[in-house]
Amino acid sequence: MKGYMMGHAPVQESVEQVMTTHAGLAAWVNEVAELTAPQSVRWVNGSSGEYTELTDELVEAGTLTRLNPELFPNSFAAFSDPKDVARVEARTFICSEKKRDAGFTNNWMDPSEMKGILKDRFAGSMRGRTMYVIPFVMGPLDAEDPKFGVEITDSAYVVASMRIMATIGADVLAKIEATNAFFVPALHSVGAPLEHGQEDVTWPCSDEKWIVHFPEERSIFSYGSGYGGNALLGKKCFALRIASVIARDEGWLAEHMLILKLTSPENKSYHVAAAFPSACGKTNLALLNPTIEGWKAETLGDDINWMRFGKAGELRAVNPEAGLFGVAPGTGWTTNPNAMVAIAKGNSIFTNVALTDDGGVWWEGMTDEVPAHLTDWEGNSWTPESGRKAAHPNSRFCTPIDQVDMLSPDYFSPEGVEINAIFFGGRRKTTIPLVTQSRDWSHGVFMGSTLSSETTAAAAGAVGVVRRDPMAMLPFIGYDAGDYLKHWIGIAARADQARLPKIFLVNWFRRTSSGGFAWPGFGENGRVLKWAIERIEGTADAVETPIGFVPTPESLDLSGLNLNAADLKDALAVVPSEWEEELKGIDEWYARFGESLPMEMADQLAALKTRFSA
Ligand code: GTP
Ligand code: SPV
Ligand code: MN
Repeated sequence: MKGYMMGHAPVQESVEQVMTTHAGLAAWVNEVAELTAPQSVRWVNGSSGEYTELTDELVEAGTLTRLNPELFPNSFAAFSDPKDVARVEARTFICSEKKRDAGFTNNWMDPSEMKGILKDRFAGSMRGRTMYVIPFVMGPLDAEDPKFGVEITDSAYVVASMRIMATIGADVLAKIEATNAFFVPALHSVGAPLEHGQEDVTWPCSDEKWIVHFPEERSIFSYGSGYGGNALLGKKCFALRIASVIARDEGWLAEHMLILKLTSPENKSYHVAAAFPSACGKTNLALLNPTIEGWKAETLGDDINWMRFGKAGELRAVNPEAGLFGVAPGTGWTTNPNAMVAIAKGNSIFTNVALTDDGGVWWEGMTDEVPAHLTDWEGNSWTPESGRKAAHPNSRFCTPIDQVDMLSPDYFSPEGVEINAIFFGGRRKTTIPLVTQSRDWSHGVFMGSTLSSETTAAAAGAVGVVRRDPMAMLPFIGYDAGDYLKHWIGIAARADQARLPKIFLVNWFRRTSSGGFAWPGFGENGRVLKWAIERIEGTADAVETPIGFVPTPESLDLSGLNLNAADLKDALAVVPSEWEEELKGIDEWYARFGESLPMEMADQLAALKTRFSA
């Protein structure tokens, strides 16, 4: 162990202390402490006192800025290194034993080669820092088969954020111990060891980043980044990449989906799930404030959905997360009042937003009126004339989900809720109508498999480029994408056919010829959900087009909406010349699957082409 330490490195205080009766956990923690050589080890108990202590330390260190408690009680703002602002997909790896099992959508490296690289990077990587051990559970702790993880991190910001996003601490550890449970080991380091006397920076990170998953071993290693899905390892790394592999093996689905309950004026309730790529509207739809008379919306989740079969062959959804990690820009009192109310209750951590002069936060789209002066996310003085954004486009609010007033009580139920409809959606300026109902399950899986969207600031790289994003899971499928589609196809055979969710494709982002959005979006999206529910009930009209069933203009409830007829026509149009291009794009996309493309999907594509040429 001492071999990893420099002669003058700070003394290790308490590395050897064993704080658990779980032999596997104790061994892993000791092994990591030996490798990473932290100054001390701290077991996180999840208490509010501990949270206060950690956030006080982070304020002292300059990582967090305490917000004005009269505006945002118990809330903080963090500002990251400008080179560490989003998920890094190019540095994300699925290291399955066989390359084939990672598929063409993932970066892959031989597991033992990768282990060698990681060992080098993590060696001494926590020098001068505290190593935190965070026992956590994704989903209810009282679930029949709770999914445990333990994140080891050298970032107190990660600990504070994990406390909002997951159930963490002493109760979780007690249950792991009492049941001698399996846990996903998730090791995180910002990759910025401190030598003796070296002054820390407010957002330590490394230029070299590694976000690595070993699916067979069900383990996670993350090095070099402190941001979001790169560092809060319960979220994308566990609840999607590793969980999708567990779900394949156990016969369920781990998906990048919101979960929403809708109740009609007749008091009939439905649950819908929707998969949209990052920064394409999940949090907004999850917190829907319906504009149509008599309809009520309650949320269960805004990003991740674990769907398992109930005893009657119905698909039941659980949100494994405890918080919202929402895109700040565009979240405002007019677009998303439910989010704003939740945020205003406090207990939140904001990252890369702008600060107002009275100690509050601001971002583009929060209020119609733009403040005359701000401190932007990079710490510079900002005025509306500055000609740059005050908040980073991927700035986030991190808020406990139980602060959402419209949270459904069923959120807390380990059994989850029965899903009646699944929506796939993307951000497309052209081609994809406002809403299309699939012909059947297999056609719906085809819609999901060919889902496409213009890229956003949620991941590092170019923004606005159309890319295929199957089920909005492109960066999150933990195994071969063709096998993933086969798994989706196979779900139908295991379900009660009458209770199989209906599948729809939506696009809130289509543009008119003059460049504006063809559909007003946000609260008005409830009208589209209402149409979908009426389709399930068999009461709404539709036109059968080659791509599926599209609403007739009269079948959408547009009461009280001032929408120009030409815009609606644009929003619903199926334009053959656009689809000619689209089919070429799908051909290219499917070619990339090679042998792995399920026959059912090739058949769906052929049938679509036939319908267009008929
Ligand atoms: P991740 O957290 O990255 O997975 O994103 P998300 O899918 O939850 O996206 P979110 O709801 O945060 O929305 C991202 C951006 O899209 C925000 O700037 C929203 O304001 C904008 N947006 C959401 N819904 C709509 C809509 O219906 N119409 C339009 N025009 N914009 C929308
Ligand atoms: C996403 O990018 O889909 C997010 C944000 O929800 S992060 O947690 O950073 O992955
Ligand atoms: Mn997301």
